[in-house]
Amino acid sequence: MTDPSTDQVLVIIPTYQERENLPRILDRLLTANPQVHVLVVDDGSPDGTGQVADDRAAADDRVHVLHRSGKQGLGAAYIAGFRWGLERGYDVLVEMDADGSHAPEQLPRLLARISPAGGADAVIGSRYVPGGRVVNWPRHRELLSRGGNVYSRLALGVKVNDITGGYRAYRSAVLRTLPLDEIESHGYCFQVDLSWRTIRAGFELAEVPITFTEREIGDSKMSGSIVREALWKVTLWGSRRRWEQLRAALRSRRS
Ligand SMILES: Nc1nc2c(ncn2[C@@H]2O[C@H](COP(=O)(O)OP(=O)(O)OP(=O)(O)O)[C@@H](O)[C@H]2O)c(=O)[nH]1
Ligand SMILES: [Mg+2]
Repeated sequence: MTDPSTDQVLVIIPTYQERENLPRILDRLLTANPQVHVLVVDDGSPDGTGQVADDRAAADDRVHVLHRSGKQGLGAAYIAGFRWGLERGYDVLVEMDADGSHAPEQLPRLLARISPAGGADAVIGSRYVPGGRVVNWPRHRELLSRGGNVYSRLALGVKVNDITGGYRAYRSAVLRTLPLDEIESHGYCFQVDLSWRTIRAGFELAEVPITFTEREIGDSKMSGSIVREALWKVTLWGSRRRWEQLRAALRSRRS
């Protein structure tokens, strides 16, 4: 693999109603990381975010845009973005929010961890490892996030501290291996789903500390249904895992 800190990195930014945030995040990203390419995946935002993205793409060869017909969820937007990047041969695919929560200036940390020298197959920019921080998040949001992470860790038996975190980088080999067609999760659950599949497929999923900052402009798309989806699916996957463990234990007793 070529060195992802200098070559063939695609940063995927899903957008819905981010007209004001998009130019800022693109400026920050391409100033701090001039070598990367960007794919904005816009779900037909009524506020004209897609047009803002098109204007940038016309002026800068590094910026690309994928337009989708309507709001189909964060997970579906990323899957479409991964496919686009894999078809074009990028080595590393990065997930980054448009709202400024994921600092583009910290991207080199993630890339260093999955460089050939860094060793991991995928990396999460983590709020909950030593050195990680959350800035300006309301207390109830942090509690929900921390609680969701503890629950997921226990249910799935994985040692990931920020399994719901959405600032990530994947080696293309990971995404080529995973059955992207089968992934239907939205919101936070999409991040847990992808982590769980990455680990179960035998890849190393690492974490590096990041500073996560609450969005200053625009509205969050978080909703009760996103939380409920994560809760029931993690519970289902955790129960299946325990059932598989039980069956394996019974089989080895019999033999
Ligand atoms: N294309 C697309 N992008 C989306 C969709 N839902 C959210 N996004 C984008 O995904 C990113 C994360 O969404 P946020 O609303 O910030 O949600 P969040 O970060 O999970 O929640 P907060 O912590 O409250 O900000 C942002 O760039 C959104 O514009 C969607 O249905 N389609
Ligand atoms: Mg956000």
